[in-house]
Amino acid sequence: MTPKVVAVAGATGLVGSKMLQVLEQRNFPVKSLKPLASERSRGKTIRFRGEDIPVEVLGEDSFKGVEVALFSAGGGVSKRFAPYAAKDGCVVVDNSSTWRMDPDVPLVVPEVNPDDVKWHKGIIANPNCSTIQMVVVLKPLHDAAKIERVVVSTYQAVSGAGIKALEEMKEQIQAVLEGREPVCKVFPHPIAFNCIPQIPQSDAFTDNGYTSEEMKMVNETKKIMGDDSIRVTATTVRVPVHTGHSECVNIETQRKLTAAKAREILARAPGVVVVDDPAGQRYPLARDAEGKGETFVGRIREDISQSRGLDMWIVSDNLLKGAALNAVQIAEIL
Ligand code: L14
Repeated sequence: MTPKVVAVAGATGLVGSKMLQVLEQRNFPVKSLKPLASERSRGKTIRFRGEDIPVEVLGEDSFKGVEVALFSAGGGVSKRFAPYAAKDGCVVVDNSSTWRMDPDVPLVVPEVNPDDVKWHKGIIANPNCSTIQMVVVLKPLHDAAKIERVVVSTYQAVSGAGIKALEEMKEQIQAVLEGREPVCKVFPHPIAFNCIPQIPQSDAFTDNGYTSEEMKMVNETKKIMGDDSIRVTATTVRVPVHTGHSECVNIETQRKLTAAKAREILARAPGVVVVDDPAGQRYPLARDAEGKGETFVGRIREDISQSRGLDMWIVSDNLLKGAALNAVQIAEIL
């Protein structure tokens, strides 16, 4: 690949800074880098390949001459500015939920549906973090035995909600340990020593009683797997974990899959690592997944409540495979 002019919108955020790290670590052919952010980051610099690069304030003209733009600056910014970038001939890989279900926008997980990048019209969407790690594991099982129904519950890390959310958790833990009342600014309830069955923090609930995060998992799974017949139900929960989303996933398949066969299939699946040794008390853990690019699966067992069902536990770094790494992998297959 000839080196590209690359912009990162939201370069000073949690995911944006991971994007810079991943571009560097994977030796993405960057001809020049243009870090973009909001007015609040004016005057800041970011470090890339040992160089301090000044952050530019994102505007309608920021994308002239840019070939690839990775966006992670929130849905509002993506909605407003991605079309300008696309119009200027730049290909946008967008990490927000704004464009994901648009029929003109491919929604891509490179291990699952890499060919969908081909029909892009300037914008490619990066799926929701919880969806990505789930479909990486489900796709090979779907190919082998056709998944008819998925029941998923998530245990989502605080870093998914950003830098301020991480600070809030830390302050609340300290407050509780010192016997003070925890203060909530980001989350609707204390996240310290708690589980909150509501993601995101505001405007979460839709008319059917599901949260938008839950409906993302339902809708995005069908679009990425290219199969609207898969029935999905989800409950998404915030837990006081720094980084790494965990998921308890139950599937019902058309053809019987034994746990042993599922393990064998997953051991060969791209981007997947099986960690499944009950005797050794070995299974995927958020703390072990942090900083790694793979998706980890374990606790694979046959569901005793049905004849063609499997239960499993899936863990991945929400900032890497769930966001920055998946976005860079999309840019690589471009
Ligand atoms: O749809 O853990 O990309 O707060 C990413 C962050 C969903 C919520 C998305 C989190 C959001 C998620």
